[in-house]
Amino acid sequence: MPQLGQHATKNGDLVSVSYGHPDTQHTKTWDSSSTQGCLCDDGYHGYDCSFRDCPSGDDPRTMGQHNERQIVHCRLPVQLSLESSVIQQANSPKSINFQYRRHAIDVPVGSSIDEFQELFNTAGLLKVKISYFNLTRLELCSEEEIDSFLLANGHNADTAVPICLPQAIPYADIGLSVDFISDSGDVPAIRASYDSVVLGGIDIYTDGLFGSLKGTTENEPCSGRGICSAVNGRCDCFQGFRSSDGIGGPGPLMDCGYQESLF
Ligand SMILES: [Ca+2]
Ligand SMILES: [Ca+2]
Repeated sequence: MPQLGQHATKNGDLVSVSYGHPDTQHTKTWDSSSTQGCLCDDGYHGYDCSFRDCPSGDDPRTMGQHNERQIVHCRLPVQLSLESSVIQQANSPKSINFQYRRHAIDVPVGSSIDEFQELFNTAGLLKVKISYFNLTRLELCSEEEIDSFLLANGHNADTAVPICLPQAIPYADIGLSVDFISDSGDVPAIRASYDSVVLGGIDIYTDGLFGSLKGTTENEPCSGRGICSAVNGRCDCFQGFRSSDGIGGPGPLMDCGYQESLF
């Protein structure tokens, strides 16, 4: 039990716990070595890990909900021009280590917003949509706003802007919104580790802070609209429901989260 406690999770995040009373030496708890269990691989559950997990997602019959939105605000340590920051970051070998639940990816400091999204979506962590976000108005930036931002700083609209911008105005209030697609419900915060010499800081806002949104969608096996087969981990969707894209449309997730139209 003490060993299993080190792998305990809450909503997918590790929460290492001690078995036994916290004020005593838990290894001496009388049954610490007499009770044993299995630590299942991802995708399996049950006392002997013989059951397969099915895809889970939002129930398409309950409306007026939204998936999680987290806000990432990455800042350079000194007041650089946008142009010099682009050059500096392009030449930097440093990476930011982003962690989500029990997974992690390294994102090069000079990555553009498109590269950042591609890294997330191909690393197997989760599917997300990443957009520019104005931290003063607390809303997504329009394409015109980003284009005029680039032009005002001597770039054309095709410039790949790095995800980490100088701290100085007018860059200071531009962050990134991370809209979760594959993971529904209230999910834990993304975390970031970085070299503080290279970066001034990364703030990640969740659950209502600075325009972030706590996920209110369901996260049910087969989206609550199918029967899960624990033998093979596949959903047998009820009539009128089929595989979704995670945001209510048809897609590849095999989760019964798409409701077919009646006409
Ligand atoms: Ca729903
Ligand atoms: Ca959350």
